[in-house]
Amino acid sequence: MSTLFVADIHLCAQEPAITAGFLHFLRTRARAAQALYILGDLFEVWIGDDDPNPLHHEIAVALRALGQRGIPCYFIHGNRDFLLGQRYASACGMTLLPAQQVMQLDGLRVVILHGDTLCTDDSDYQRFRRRVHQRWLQRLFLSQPLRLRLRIADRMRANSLHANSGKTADIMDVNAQAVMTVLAHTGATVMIHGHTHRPAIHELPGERRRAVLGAWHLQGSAIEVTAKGVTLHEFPFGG
Ligand code: LP5
Ligand code: MN
Repeated sequence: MSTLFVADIHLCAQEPAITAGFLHFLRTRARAAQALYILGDLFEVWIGDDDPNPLHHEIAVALRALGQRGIPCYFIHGNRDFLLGQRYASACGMTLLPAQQVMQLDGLRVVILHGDTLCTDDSDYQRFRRRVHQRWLQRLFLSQPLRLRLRIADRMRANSLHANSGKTADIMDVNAQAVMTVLAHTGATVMIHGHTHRPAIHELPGERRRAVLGAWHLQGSAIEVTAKGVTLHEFPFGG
Protein backbone atom coordinates (compact mmCIF):
# COMPACT_ATOMS: atom_id res chain seq x y z
CA MET A 1 0.00 0.00 0.00
CA SER A 2 1.07 3.56 -0.48
CA THR A 3 0.54 6.95 1.12
CA LEU A 4 0.26 9.93 -1.22
CA PHE A 5 1.26 13.56 -0.65
CA VAL A 6 0.39 16.54 -2.85
CA ALA A 7 0.71 20.34 -2.47
CA ASP A 8 0.47 23.54 -4.47
CA ILE A 9 -2.41 22.55 -6.72
CA HIS A 10 -3.48 26.21 -6.69
CA LEU A 11 -7.04 25.45 -7.80
CA CYS A 12 -9.02 28.40 -9.15
CA ALA A 13 -11.98 28.93 -11.50
CA GLN A 14 -9.69 30.47 -14.14
CA GLU A 15 -7.66 27.23 -14.56
CA PRO A 16 -10.17 24.48 -15.49
CA ALA A 17 -7.41 22.15 -16.78
CA ILE A 18 -5.81 22.02 -13.32
CA THR A 19 -9.20 21.33 -11.71
CA ALA A 20 -9.90 18.53 -14.21
CA GLY A 21 -6.42 17.09 -13.61
CA PHE A 22 -6.87 17.10 -9.86
CA LEU A 23 -10.36 15.57 -10.04
CA HIS A 24 -8.95 12.83 -12.29
CA PHE A 25 -6.14 12.25 -9.76
CA LEU A 26 -8.72 11.87 -6.97
CA ARG A 27 -10.64 9.28 -9.04
CA THR A 28 -7.57 7.27 -10.05
CA ARG A 29 -4.19 7.41 -8.25
CA ALA A 30 -5.66 8.59 -4.94
CA ARG A 31 -8.16 5.70 -4.86
CA ALA A 32 -5.28 3.22 -4.93
CA ALA A 33 -3.66 4.84 -1.88
CA GLN A 34 -4.01 4.19 1.82
CA ALA A 35 -4.31 7.91 2.66
CA LEU A 36 -3.96 11.29 0.98
CA TYR A 37 -2.14 14.24 2.57
CA ILE A 38 -2.61 17.70 1.04
CA LEU A 39 0.28 19.88 2.20
CA GLY A 40 -1.15 23.32 1.54
CA ASP A 41 -2.06 25.67 -1.30
CA LEU A 42 -4.82 23.37 -2.51
CA PHE A 43 -6.48 26.63 -3.58
CA GLU A 44 -4.92 29.67 -5.24
CA VAL A 45 -6.46 31.81 -2.54
CA TRP A 46 -8.93 31.23 0.31
CA ILE A 47 -10.88 34.11 1.78
CA GLY A 48 -13.29 32.21 4.03
CA ASP A 49 -15.38 29.04 4.20
CA ASP A 50 -18.47 31.13 3.40
CA ASP A 51 -17.24 31.91 -0.14
CA PRO A 52 -19.96 30.43 -2.42
CA ASN A 53 -17.50 29.66 -5.25
CA PRO A 54 -18.93 26.55 -7.02
CA LEU A 55 -15.37 25.17 -7.45
CA HIS A 56 -15.14 24.74 -3.67
CA HIS A 57 -18.28 22.60 -3.67
CA GLU A 58 -17.04 20.49 -6.60
CA ILE A 59 -13.75 19.76 -4.80
CA ALA A 60 -15.51 19.03 -1.49
CA VAL A 61 -17.77 16.47 -3.20
CA ALA A 62 -14.75 14.73 -4.80
CA LEU A 63 -12.74 14.64 -1.56
CA ARG A 64 -15.74 13.38 0.36
CA ALA A 65 -16.21 10.59 -2.20
CA LEU A 66 -12.60 9.54 -1.62
CA GLY A 67 -13.19 9.41 2.14
CA GLN A 68 -16.33 7.33 1.61
CA ARG A 69 -14.19 4.76 -0.21
CA GLY A 70 -12.12 4.41 2.95
CA ILE A 71 -9.23 6.69 1.97
CA PRO A 72 -8.77 9.34 4.65
CA CYS A 73 -7.64 12.80 3.60
CA TYR A 74 -5.54 15.18 5.73
CA PHE A 75 -4.81 18.85 5.16
CA ILE A 76 -2.01 21.21 6.25
CA HIS A 77 -2.53 24.89 5.47
CA GLY A 78 -0.44 26.71 2.87
CA ASN A 79 0.38 30.40 2.60
CA ARG A 80 -2.56 30.92 0.19
CA ASP A 81 -5.25 28.94 1.99
CA PHE A 82 -4.30 29.34 5.66
CA LEU A 83 -7.86 30.56 6.35
CA LEU A 84 -9.45 27.28 5.25
CA GLY A 85 -11.48 26.31 8.30
CA GLN A 86 -13.20 23.43 10.02
CA ARG A 87 -16.50 24.08 8.20
CA TYR A 88 -14.97 23.43 4.77
CA ALA A 89 -12.74 20.62 6.06
CA SER A 90 -15.85 18.85 7.39
CA ALA A 91 -17.63 19.34 4.06
CA CYS A 92 -14.66 17.56 2.44
CA GLY A 93 -14.50 14.92 5.17
CA MET A 94 -10.83 15.82 5.66
CA THR A 95 -8.88 16.28 8.87
CA LEU A 96 -7.04 19.54 9.53
CA LEU A 97 -3.50 18.98 10.82
CA PRO A 98 -1.17 21.41 12.59
CA ALA A 99 1.45 23.28 10.52
CA GLN A 100 3.93 20.47 11.10
CA GLN A 101 3.17 16.80 11.66
CA VAL A 102 5.42 13.82 12.39
CA MET A 103 4.30 10.32 11.47
CA GLN A 104 5.62 6.80 11.34
CA LEU A 105 5.15 5.37 7.86
CA ASP A 106 6.39 2.02 6.56
CA GLY A 107 9.20 2.05 9.11
CA LEU A 108 10.19 5.64 8.30
CA ARG A 109 9.85 8.63 10.61
CA VAL A 110 8.44 11.35 8.33
CA VAL A 111 7.83 15.06 9.00
CA ILE A 112 5.38 16.91 6.73
CA LEU A 113 4.79 20.65 6.38
CA HIS A 114 3.86 23.20 3.71
CA GLY A 115 7.44 24.51 3.49
CA ASP A 116 7.02 28.28 3.82
CA THR A 117 8.32 28.26 7.41
CA LEU A 118 11.62 26.81 6.11
CA CYS A 119 12.24 29.89 3.94
CA THR A 120 13.86 31.79 6.80
CA ASP A 121 16.12 33.89 4.53
CA ASP A 122 12.96 35.59 3.24
CA SER A 123 12.57 37.82 6.29
CA ASP A 124 9.93 40.05 4.60
CA TYR A 125 7.74 37.00 4.03
CA GLN A 126 8.28 35.68 7.58
CA ARG A 127 7.21 39.07 8.96
CA PHE A 128 4.15 39.05 6.68
CA ARG A 129 3.34 35.49 7.81
CA ARG A 130 3.53 36.38 11.50
CA ARG A 131 1.12 39.27 10.90
CA VAL A 132 -1.53 37.38 8.96
CA HIS A 133 -1.39 34.44 11.37
CA GLN A 134 -2.59 36.60 14.26
CA ARG A 135 -5.97 35.19 15.29
CA TRP A 136 -7.54 38.61 15.98
CA LEU A 137 -6.57 39.90 12.52
CA GLN A 138 -7.94 36.77 10.86
CA ARG A 139 -11.22 37.13 12.75
CA LEU A 140 -11.44 40.78 11.73
CA PHE A 141 -10.75 39.87 8.08
CA LEU A 142 -13.33 37.06 8.11
CA SER A 143 -15.99 39.37 9.53
CA GLN A 144 -15.75 41.67 6.48
CA PRO A 145 -18.09 41.38 3.47
CA LEU A 146 -16.90 38.91 0.80
CA ARG A 147 -16.34 41.62 -1.83
CA LEU A 148 -14.01 43.52 0.48
CA ARG A 149 -12.14 40.32 1.40
CA LEU A 150 -11.70 39.56 -2.31
CA ARG A 151 -10.29 43.05 -2.92
CA ILE A 152 -7.84 42.71 0.01
CA ALA A 153 -6.72 39.26 -1.18
CA ASP A 154 -6.21 40.59 -4.74
CA ARG A 155 -4.12 43.42 -3.35
CA MET A 156 -2.04 40.98 -1.28
CA ARG A 157 -1.44 38.79 -4.32
CA ALA A 158 -0.37 41.79 -6.41
CA ASN A 159 2.00 42.92 -3.61
CA SER A 160 3.40 39.42 -3.37
CA LEU A 161 4.05 39.17 -7.13
CA HIS A 162 5.76 42.56 -7.03
CA ALA A 163 7.85 41.64 -3.96
CA ASN A 164 8.85 38.27 -5.48
CA SER A 165 10.12 39.90 -8.68
CA GLY A 166 12.72 41.68 -6.54
CA LYS A 167 13.86 38.56 -4.61
CA THR A 168 16.58 36.15 -5.69
CA ALA A 169 15.76 32.47 -6.24
CA ASP A 170 18.02 31.63 -3.29
CA ILE A 171 16.08 33.79 -0.85
CA MET A 172 12.83 32.07 -1.87
CA ASP A 173 14.24 28.55 -1.34
CA VAL A 174 14.44 26.75 1.99
CA ASN A 175 17.27 27.54 4.41
CA ALA A 176 19.49 24.46 4.88
CA GLN A 177 19.90 25.12 8.61
CA ALA A 178 16.12 25.47 9.09
CA VAL A 179 15.66 22.06 7.44
CA MET A 180 18.27 20.40 9.65
CA THR A 181 16.76 22.00 12.77
CA VAL A 182 13.30 20.56 12.01
CA LEU A 183 14.78 17.12 11.31
CA ALA A 184 16.81 17.24 14.54
CA HIS A 185 13.84 18.38 16.67
CA THR A 186 11.45 15.80 15.26
CA GLY A 187 13.91 12.92 14.88
CA ALA A 188 12.56 12.38 11.37
CA THR A 189 14.70 10.91 8.59
CA VAL A 190 12.38 12.06 5.81
CA MET A 191 10.88 15.52 5.28
CA ILE A 192 8.12 16.11 2.73
CA HIS A 193 7.04 19.64 1.78
CA GLY A 194 5.90 21.88 -1.07
CA HIS A 195 5.74 25.66 -1.46
CA THR A 196 9.03 26.23 -3.33
CA HIS A 197 7.75 24.56 -6.54
CA ARG A 198 11.13 22.85 -6.98
CA PRO A 199 10.28 19.13 -7.18
CA ALA A 200 13.21 16.90 -6.15
CA ILE A 201 14.39 14.38 -3.60
CA HIS A 202 17.50 15.71 -1.87
CA GLU A 203 19.92 13.45 0.01
CA LEU A 204 20.99 15.04 3.30
CA PRO A 205 23.75 14.21 5.79
CA GLY A 206 22.97 11.31 8.14
CA GLU A 207 21.04 9.32 5.50
CA ARG A 208 18.16 11.74 5.68
CA ARG A 209 16.08 13.01 2.76
CA ARG A 210 14.05 16.07 1.83
CA ALA A 211 11.32 15.34 -0.72
CA VAL A 212 9.87 18.43 -2.42
CA LEU A 213 6.53 18.41 -4.25
CA GLY A 214 6.02 20.21 -7.54
CA ALA A 215 3.24 22.69 -8.26
CA TRP A 216 0.34 21.66 -10.46
CA HIS A 217 0.90 24.25 -13.20
CA LEU A 218 1.19 22.11 -16.32
CA GLN A 219 1.21 18.61 -14.82
CA GLY A 220 0.43 16.75 -11.62
CA SER A 221 2.98 16.06 -8.90
CA ALA A 222 2.77 13.66 -5.97
CA ILE A 223 5.11 11.94 -3.55
CA GLU A 224 4.43 8.34 -2.68
CA VAL A 225 5.72 6.54 0.41
CA THR A 226 5.64 2.75 0.36
CA ALA A 227 7.61 -0.01 2.07
CA LYS A 228 10.03 0.33 -0.86
CA GLY A 229 10.78 3.98 -0.19
CA VAL A 230 9.95 7.55 -1.20
CA THR A 231 9.18 8.34 -4.86
CA LEU A 232 8.37 11.59 -6.64
CA HIS A 233 5.84 11.22 -9.46
CA GLU A 234 5.19 13.83 -12.14
CA PHE A 235 2.34 13.01 -14.53
CA PRO A 236 0.21 14.75 -17.15
CA PHE A 237 -3.24 15.97 -16.18
CA GLY A 238 -5.48 13.00 -16.89
CA GLY A 239 -2.55 10.60 -16.53
O1 LP5 B 1 2.20 33.30 -2.79
P1 LP5 B 1 3.41 33.52 -3.62
O2 LP5 B 1 3.94 32.29 -4.19
O3 LP5 B 1 3.21 34.60 -4.65
O4 LP5 B 1 4.53 34.10 -2.68
C1 LP5 B 1 4.71 33.58 -1.38
C2 LP5 B 1 4.77 34.75 -0.42
N1 LP5 B 1 3.55 35.56 -0.53
C3 LP5 B 1 2.47 35.30 0.19
C4 LP5 B 1 1.28 36.22 0.03
C5 LP5 B 1 0.18 35.49 -0.68
O5 LP5 B 1 0.49 35.32 -2.05
C6 LP5 B 1 -1.12 36.26 -0.55
C7 LP5 B 1 -2.11 35.40 0.12
C8 LP5 B 1 -3.46 35.98 0.13
C9 LP5 B 1 -4.29 35.32 1.21
C10 LP5 B 1 -5.70 35.81 1.20
C11 LP5 B 1 -6.29 35.87 2.53
C12 LP5 B 1 -5.88 37.09 3.24
C13 LP5 B 1 -6.10 36.94 4.68
C14 LP5 B 1 -5.62 38.05 5.55
C15 LP5 B 1 -5.77 37.64 6.98
C16 LP5 B 1 -5.43 38.65 7.97
O6 LP5 B 1 2.38 34.34 0.92
C17 LP5 B 1 5.97 35.59 -0.72
C18 LP5 B 1 7.21 34.72 -0.67
C19 LP5 B 1 7.07 33.57 -1.65
O7 LP5 B 1 5.90 32.82 -1.34
C20 LP5 B 1 8.25 32.59 -1.61
O8 LP5 B 1 8.37 32.01 -0.34
O9 LP5 B 1 8.35 35.48 -0.98
O10 LP5 B 1 6.07 36.58 0.31
C21 LP5 B 1 5.67 37.84 0.01
O11 LP5 B 1 5.49 38.22 -1.12
C22 LP5 B 1 5.54 38.75 1.20
C23 LP5 B 1 6.31 40.05 0.93
O12 LP5 B 1 7.67 39.80 0.84
C24 LP5 B 1 6.02 41.04 2.02
C25 LP5 B 1 4.77 41.78 1.77
C26 LP5 B 1 4.68 42.88 2.75
C27 LP5 B 1 3.29 43.39 2.79
C28 LP5 B 1 2.96 43.81 4.18
C29 LP5 B 1 1.49 43.94 4.35
C30 LP5 B 1 1.06 43.36 5.65
C31 LP5 B 1 -0.40 43.48 5.81
C32 LP5 B 1 -0.93 42.47 6.77
C33 LP5 B 1 -2.24 42.82 7.30
C34 LP5 B 1 -3.42 42.66 6.43
MN1 MN C 1 2.94 28.05 -0.85
